[in-house]
Amino acid sequence: MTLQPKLLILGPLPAGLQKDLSHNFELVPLWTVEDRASFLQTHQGQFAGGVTMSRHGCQADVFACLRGTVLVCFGVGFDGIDLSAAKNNHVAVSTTPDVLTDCVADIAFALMLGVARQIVPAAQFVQAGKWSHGAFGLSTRVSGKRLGIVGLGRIGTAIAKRAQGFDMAISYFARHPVKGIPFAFQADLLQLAANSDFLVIACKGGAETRHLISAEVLKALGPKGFLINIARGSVIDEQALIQALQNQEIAGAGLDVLAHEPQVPEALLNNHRVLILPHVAASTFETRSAMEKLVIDNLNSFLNTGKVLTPPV
Ligand code: 8YV
Repeated sequence: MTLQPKLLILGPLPAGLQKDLSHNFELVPLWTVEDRASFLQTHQGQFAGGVTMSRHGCQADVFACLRGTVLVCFGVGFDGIDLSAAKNNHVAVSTTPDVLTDCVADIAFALMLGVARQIVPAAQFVQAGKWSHGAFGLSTRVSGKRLGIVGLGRIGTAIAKRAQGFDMAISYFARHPVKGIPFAFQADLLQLAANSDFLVIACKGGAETRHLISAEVLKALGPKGFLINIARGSVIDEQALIQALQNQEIAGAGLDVLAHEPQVPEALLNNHRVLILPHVAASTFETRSAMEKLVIDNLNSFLNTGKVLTPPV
């Protein structure tokens, strides 16, 4: 019997990916080992590579163990991956961009429509048998409104494209203006918020964007403005958001991600002006299987050519 090459697995993976990988590799789960530090030290040089998910990330101690190999990540977000440790240890890193863009952009609109049009409370109203006793209240229009997008990368651009179909006036905040697009660049985030009915967060997570959405930004968004987040919970100062909602300083929030998910602050529950999803923007059958395929393609590409197909950018 030939021994299969070993892959270090940083946390539980989707079942399909786990099964596919196990056809050709021996999978070694890092999260079940008792003494992580000595395990990583004694197993240095024994792995063909590592596999993680955005939510598990990858720290410097793992990169030292994986020196000279590859880390493939299921997910596009690399805020939890220590890229400088990867570089220092000559570990190639890949993520899964593009294949999840459309589904994430779709959910941004689901959240916008959901929270502004009160979709969940309206459905609950019907389910509770209240319709026959009277009409449901009014909600807020989405079409034709002003959309501010924070971060105009792949996902931000896909959101903007959808917004064109909703006849929205589209502005964006980014590090640099993007050339050749019909959307208005706004260099000042407070100005963007002040001029938006919907402020959608679509930027990277990590130290650079931590608490970018501050109490001041929420104040600027104002009592008729909705905040939508499909990026990372860390981008919003969650305490400031809770305060802003309690003080009616903003109209509502639609969130697919939270600062300490899966923990949900009590203050954000049971509030009809808040719609929270359990980080499902990319979780469709189609997108998940495309992500799984891209993880395996990246791994094979590295093993055959020494290069991954989709490094983090
Ligand atoms: C992933 C995500 O499904 O890709 C990302 O960065 O946040 C999600 O869309 C999830 O993170 C997989 O770990």
